Amino acid sequence: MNDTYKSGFVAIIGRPNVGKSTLMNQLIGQKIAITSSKAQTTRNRIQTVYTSDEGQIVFLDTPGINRAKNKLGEYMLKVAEGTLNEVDVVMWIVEATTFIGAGERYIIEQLERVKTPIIIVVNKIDAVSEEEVFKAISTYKDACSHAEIVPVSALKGKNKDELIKTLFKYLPYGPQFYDEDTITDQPERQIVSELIREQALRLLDKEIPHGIAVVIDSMKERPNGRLMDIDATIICERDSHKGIIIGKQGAMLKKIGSNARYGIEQLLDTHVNLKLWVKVKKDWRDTDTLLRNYGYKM
Ligand code: GDP
Ligand code: K
Ligand code: MG
Repeated sequence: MNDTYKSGFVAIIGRPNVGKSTLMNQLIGQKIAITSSKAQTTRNRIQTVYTSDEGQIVFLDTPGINRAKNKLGEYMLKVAEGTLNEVDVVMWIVEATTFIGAGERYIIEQLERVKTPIIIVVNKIDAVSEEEVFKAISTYKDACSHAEIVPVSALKGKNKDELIKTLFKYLPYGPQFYDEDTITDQPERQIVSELIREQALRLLDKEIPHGIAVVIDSMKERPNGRLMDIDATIICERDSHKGIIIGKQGAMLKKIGSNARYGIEQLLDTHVNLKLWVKVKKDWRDTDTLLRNYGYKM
């Protein structure tokens, strides 16, 4: 380490589905945040760490900023807003369009209230023409003149180096906070539960997923060190949901389990024996105690 080393915290914000988690995974080079085409996939703040000779960037993947509809929504909003003032840089991810809707206006309002430098990342440039990218950039320049703008494709990794360079430009000189092997401070259990929830989100109809949580009941390595036994419970809100999650002769639950197992095995680098259960807890999203039990710090 030398006196030109930089380090700091970067909040990733943006509407659901703009590609925040995909971008973070791309920057880190590993899958930590789960991604799906459904909104509210990311509930908790996830810290990931990028380390190079130049410095270290700690990314906070925040839940999407949108108006709260219930206790869980309120909690997510609080986490997202609190983050903006704590960090060195705010990275706002938007899609490469010229449409600035109420959601974007709401975020611009939030950003005007903080002094933190802002980088607007115009994502998904692989999905539109060059001209549309150009138009999107000038739209955002007009709407948020104090921000720096970087177009990228999180999916294809396009302009990733440019983005890292821009981030370092705004980071202060500082020490290396984490060991260079560290890529996340997420407890393993939480990532495992998120990987299971990700598959449930992908496979189930859209009415159910927001009403589910996944709890890891136990995670034990066999003495030979080559197999991990994991027991987990999917919590849902209704008896009818339980039936759907289990599926005909357990087919849906089996599918969720086998898809999730693949990702967990990659993460833990071991074979996994995953057992899933389903439990009904009515209105868990509106009860503080239940939310706490499922890992959402209030
Ligand atoms: P988040 O809700 O903001 O975290 O968004 P996700 O990272 O979960 O991504 C939402 C959807 O957009 C997923 O289907 C991604 O594959 C897709 N996506 C993300 N980045 C890109 C991109 O650069 N190009 C394209 N074409 N799709 C993307
Ligand atoms: K998403
Ligand atoms: Mg996400």
